[in-house]
Amino acid sequence: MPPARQPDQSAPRTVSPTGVGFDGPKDGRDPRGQAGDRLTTPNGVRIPDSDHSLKAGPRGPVLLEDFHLREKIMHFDHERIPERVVHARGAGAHGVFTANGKAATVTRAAVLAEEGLQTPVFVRFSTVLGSRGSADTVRDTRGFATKFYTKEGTWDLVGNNMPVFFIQDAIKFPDIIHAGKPHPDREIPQAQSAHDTFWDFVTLHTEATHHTIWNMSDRGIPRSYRTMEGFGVHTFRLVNAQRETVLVKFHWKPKLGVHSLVWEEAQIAAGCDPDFHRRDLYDAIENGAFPEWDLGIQVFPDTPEETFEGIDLLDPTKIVPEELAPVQIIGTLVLDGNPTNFFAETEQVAFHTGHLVPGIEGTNDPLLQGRNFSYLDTQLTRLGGPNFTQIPINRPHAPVNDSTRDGFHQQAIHTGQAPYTPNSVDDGVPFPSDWAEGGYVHVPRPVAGDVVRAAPASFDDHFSQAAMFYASLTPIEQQHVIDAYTFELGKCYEQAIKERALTVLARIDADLCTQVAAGLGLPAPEVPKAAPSKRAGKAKRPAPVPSPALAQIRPTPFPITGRIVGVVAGDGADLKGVAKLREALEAEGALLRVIAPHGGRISTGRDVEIVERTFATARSIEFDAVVVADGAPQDGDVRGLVLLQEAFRHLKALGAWGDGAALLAAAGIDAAAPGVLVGKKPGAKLTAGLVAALGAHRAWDRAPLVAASLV
Ligand code: HDE
Repeated sequence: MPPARQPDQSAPRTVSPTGVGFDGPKDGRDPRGQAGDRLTTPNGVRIPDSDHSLKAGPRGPVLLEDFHLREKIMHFDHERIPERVVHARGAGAHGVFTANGKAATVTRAAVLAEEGLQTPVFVRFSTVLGSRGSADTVRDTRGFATKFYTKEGTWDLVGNNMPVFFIQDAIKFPDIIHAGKPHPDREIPQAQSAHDTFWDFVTLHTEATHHTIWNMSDRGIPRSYRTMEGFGVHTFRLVNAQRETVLVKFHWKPKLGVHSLVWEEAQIAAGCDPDFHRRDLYDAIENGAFPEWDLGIQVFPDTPEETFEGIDLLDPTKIVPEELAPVQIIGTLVLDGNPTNFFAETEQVAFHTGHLVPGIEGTNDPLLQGRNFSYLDTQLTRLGGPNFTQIPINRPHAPVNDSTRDGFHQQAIHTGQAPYTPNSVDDGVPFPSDWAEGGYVHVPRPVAGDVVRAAPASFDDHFSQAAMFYASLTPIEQQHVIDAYTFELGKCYEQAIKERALTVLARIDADLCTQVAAGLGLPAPEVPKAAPSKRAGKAKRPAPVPSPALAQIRPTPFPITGRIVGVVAGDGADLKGVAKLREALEAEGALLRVIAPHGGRISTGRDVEIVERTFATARSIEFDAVVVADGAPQDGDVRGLVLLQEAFRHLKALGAWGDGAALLAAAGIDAAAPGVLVGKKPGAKLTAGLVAALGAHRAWDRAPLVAASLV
């Protein structure tokens, strides 16, 4: 008799760490995870001793029949999987996205359109160039990839913290990455763009100019993943219920504002705390300071030209200034859960630009089209076969009935006899769905043209938006860009590459070029008058129109949630004052960490404080502000002085009460300098001053003083 028909080929039955789709054992445990309290072999056999191999006598040879030794070592030998070919270093978090309903007019995708709908997400942030173990704070672009587990299937928005890319066509991706990765002979430098091959490529291949200047700006060294913007980069097409389309660009706007490290901080962190960003994200979530972003879209009419105000929407080296097309907020992302297991979640998560849901489509951006091939392809090597959507973190939260079968690491025991359509054997199941039934039906679009290896003429403009970006920055941010180019090019050995880089800078901004040239000790080249490409003709370069939205430094105060204030104290310090300050800062969402010369506890009379950082473990980079308590040790410990001096140099708020001011003076810090707050008591005035200073991120008006001083 044939087996009973079971046409429902549901998703594989193992637990998802995201908790959805689980229909396994009722105790909530993954049958392939850890169960029971007894140490066993992978086959579930209890074992008496996992510390000694089976031997012929205590001094004798190890026996081949020791299956436990063999299994334990075999599994360990194969624990590593290939790291991502790019974006290897990352950190992830769970969260939820809530749509506000404003996108309902432009898309049918419930995840974006349905007011109040909450969709679970997993986000992975990353650097691009470094290996898995490289430092977080290197100068680089950051990945910002979001997996939305929507009820209509999985949607991945695989973006970056910069809105443009180095190349306009995916076929150049191996070139830019080979140029940026360590030199193939010595495999140095790690996770850096400050080397010859990177600058060789980006100065020969000038479509990289715009992305490169973003990397050289403060965006290349974020303060935290929580303070980065995110961008979908490409233009996408949204389709509404009436099958009308618009073109859009996606933006993530951090509620905390966009903030960066200063370069020296980034360098110190790379040595003192290479996990700076990973730690920050984990700690913030652990402390309940959940990072939040608004998701916004810039909306453009879907015209046959696919341009907006003359800007080619298919060119991923171009942005549309927010002043021309405002970012309209359509929902909010909150990250409120840390991964339980880094490997299972952050390492095994597999994003793909082709993971789309009805209502969201790609465009003909040639970079996006290449990515649609690459992301699936790379998972075959990295995750070992085609069944990676069955790995718990990648499992859709929508029912899956896909007729794919078998393959390496198959987790499902599929039932039924007809994994094909159409069929009659399984009663025709699974059935296709048309548009009305929620099927992903591509919007019909005409396609025509000669088969050519070519790009449109508009793609030849490599400099105008780099110039716009530079012109949009505040003078302090511009200085950082000058410093970054001077540093990076100063690390190159080849004179010809430095000279070529200066010719590129000359096309962005004459002053930028002159200053970098001076730093390199080279003559500044002439600024070319005409556009560089034949197809662009002899058109004069118009003066860039700044886009103020591109500047990070703004007069508006930002929330201080999760910001950290270090308080230098010790035995005998005013610990009542410390407790009072902690309470006041925590009320604003900030955190206080007690720093003292030794670990354990410090006490003053009956007051006791737990020491959270010692002079041996604290470094200024961890703190957004440093305050010296009345009664803190004044013994001239150089580590305490360096802590204060670095914070001063990095334009952080500094404060002191009582005789704490003497320690600031011993560090050579002028109490009258901007962002230095000195009072008699840790009262409302000091707290309000600190909150305001943290909200401004840094005491920017201290910059000229720092530039002129030796502290
Ligand atoms: Fe990626 N990229 N990329 N990329 N990318 C990968 O996919 C690729 C590009 C981005 O946290 C890889 O699963 C090509 C732009 C992020 O897991 C790989 C091209 C943008 C991540 C790949 C690009 C990105 C990746 C490596 C040129 C911003 C990390 C591992 C056409 C919009 C995702 C993997 C994570 C990862 C290919 C360009 C963002 C090899 C061919 C533009 C955030 O498939």
